[in-house]
Amino acid sequence: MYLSKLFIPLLKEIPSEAKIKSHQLMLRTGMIKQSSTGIYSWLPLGFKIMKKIEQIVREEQNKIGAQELLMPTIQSAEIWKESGRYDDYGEEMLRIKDRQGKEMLYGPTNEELITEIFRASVKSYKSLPQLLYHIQWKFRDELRPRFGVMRCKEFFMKDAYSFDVNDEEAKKSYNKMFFAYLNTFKRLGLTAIPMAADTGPIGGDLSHEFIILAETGESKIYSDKRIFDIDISKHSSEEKSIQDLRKKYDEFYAVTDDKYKKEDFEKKVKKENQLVTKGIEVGHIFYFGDKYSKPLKCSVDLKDGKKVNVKMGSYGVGVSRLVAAIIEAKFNNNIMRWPESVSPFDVAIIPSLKKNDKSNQEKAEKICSFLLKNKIDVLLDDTDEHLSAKFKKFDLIGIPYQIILGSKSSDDKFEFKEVNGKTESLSLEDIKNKLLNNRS
Ligand code: P5A
Repeated sequence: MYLSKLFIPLLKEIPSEAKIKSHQLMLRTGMIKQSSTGIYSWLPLGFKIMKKIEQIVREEQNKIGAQELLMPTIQSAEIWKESGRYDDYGEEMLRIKDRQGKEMLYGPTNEELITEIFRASVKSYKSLPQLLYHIQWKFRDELRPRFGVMRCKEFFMKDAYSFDVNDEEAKKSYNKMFFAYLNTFKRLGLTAIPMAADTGPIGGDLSHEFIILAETGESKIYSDKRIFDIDISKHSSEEKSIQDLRKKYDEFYAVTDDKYKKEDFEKKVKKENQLVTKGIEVGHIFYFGDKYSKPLKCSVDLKDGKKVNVKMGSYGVGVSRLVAAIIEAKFNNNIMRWPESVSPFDVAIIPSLKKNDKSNQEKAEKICSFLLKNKIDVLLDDTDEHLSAKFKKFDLIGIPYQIILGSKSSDDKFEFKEVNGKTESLSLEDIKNKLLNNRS
């Protein structure tokens, strides 16, 4: 892709309405554009990154056996009346009427709708357990939308739902999802810590928020520092291994504001291990038993002929929020570096282009087609700006690797720079291998 062809409206100034660095960067690099308060269009650069995040979230859901479906954004009010949440949800819910006057709403979440789908088709315990998910836009008429896509009205969420025959089995599903979340955030280059949290309008008595540390985060957290040292790579997806991992996390105190109790914190965590800071909630999982299955009459027949309400949990990841959260974690000293897994391009080619000398341009084209042939996604800066201006631009775009065609590159060795890392002189073959190895 040529930079001159990419629809990427870069801004020179920091937009004054943006208070935190992720919002500033997203506007400056034309990742998003506000269309009205708390509602954004996703432009090509931002959309490409969000799609990569979505795909990683999807792969980790599939790995634990969850099945993808797609529910609509618009729901009927009826099922919400059945569950009793229609009135409880209050003004955050966007209520609409169709031309027949039928009450509808733009889904803020899907517990009711998935329960309705499930009760219509599953009748026997033999079909359980089930894990279903979708990745779909949600709407919440937030009282104070702010920080760009971090807290907005329309956002992209992965929401999964588990169905089990009893509490014990349901906790296994919960733990599986707990495991999938840790792996998902790790692949996104983030350290997200599960923290015991309040359940709010979703309900239930067991819940964890997955939090990444950031000064600009809206969640206040209290934790034992040592929880950050848990190594999830030592755990496999075997039931026993997942259970052990869950136990490890449970050993350490880690809670959000609403679960915090001073006496507990001081008793359970030695002073030198206490960490009180702020974080961004990138995921939230809940176990609520029969909170929805009971009023919505979603039951299955057991072996002995008795009926039981299915036990349910729900599990959310803020896919669009993650774009901003990654920036908060990775944008430092005015330089962005996207993790390889979600970077909009694998590598940038930045040639110094002179009017009367086409050699760098030809070199850049050759390198570009060689890398593309090897399935490496390249962005070639074909503008005639000075190299220093190009570097400034790329500091914001955040592609983690650059091939710089200037005084330090020859005909067969090229200046290869790892953003925030070392610079080497490499052959094209070495560059290719390095980039392909990073991917695996
Ligand atoms: C779990 C899945 C739920 O809605 N029902 C289905 C449950 N949980 S939640 O915590 O309310 O939301 C899940 C994740 O969505 C992101 N999120 C938001 N992102 C941007 N703007 C918002 N206004 C917003 N609200 C929630 C968060 O990442 C949250 O963890």
